[in-house]
Amino acid sequence: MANWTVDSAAEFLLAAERNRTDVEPLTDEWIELDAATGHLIQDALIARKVAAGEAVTGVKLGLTSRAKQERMGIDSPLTAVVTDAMQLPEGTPAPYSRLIHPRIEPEIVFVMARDLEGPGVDAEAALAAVGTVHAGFEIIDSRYRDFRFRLPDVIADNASSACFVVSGRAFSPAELDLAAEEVVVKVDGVEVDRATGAAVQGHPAAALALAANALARQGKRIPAGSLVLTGGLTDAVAMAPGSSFTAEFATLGTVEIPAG
Ligand code: OOG
Ligand code: MG
Repeated sequence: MANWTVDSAAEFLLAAERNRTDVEPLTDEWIELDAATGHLIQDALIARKVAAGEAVTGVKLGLTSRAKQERMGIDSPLTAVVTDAMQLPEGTPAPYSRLIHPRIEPEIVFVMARDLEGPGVDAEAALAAVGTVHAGFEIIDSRYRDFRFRLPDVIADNASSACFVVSGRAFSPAELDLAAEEVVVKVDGVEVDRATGAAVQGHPAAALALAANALARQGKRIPAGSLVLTGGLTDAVAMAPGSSFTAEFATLGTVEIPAG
């Protein structure tokens, strides 16, 4: 291995984000980097964002759907962190001047009414801790050139986090069939992809349970009030400033990123 440490890797990824320069994956040089150490790098990265004034507001899942796993060539879901600075007000264009090569993906978002702590959480118990359900649209922006990475790299890079929008329309989980909830993704009004909630682990609540159980292995829980982004339902779509993007959910409503 080159002289990588958890801290130097976190600084490296943070600099890539701040300078808007893509980099080669850590595992090109740090061959023995594993997922657990990837999480330590992610923690160090988030600690720096918090020290700079950001507040942690929740969790995001990555690679929970087959569409995403196949595209990225990684078949293991992962957890990452969202902060207040990542959330865009509804109706805001993408902040292209800060992004390297953004892609967008529709997600079902939970706001937790109660703490959720693994291990042993199942989908039913997970859903019982949910307060409200919302339509979401996540803009991802890997710091790695051409989105080329292995699992430990993408964990370290906080699952390619950039920003996201959450619809203000709130639904109670009891009034929804989330496995059947359909979303249509459109670019400039033209459909490019569609999926249902079943795409993420069979049910978004199963994805939430997976997050609680995975976080428990790091000694963490999901506190009440947290946002949980349950993972891209479709393959992510490349973004460009002249285009508008909509995710039209059958029941949860539409979220939009207008042309920038
Ligand atoms: C990893 C981020 C994955 C999701 O919802 O699957 C993610 C990537 O695709 O770059 O946010
Ligand atoms: Mg995502």
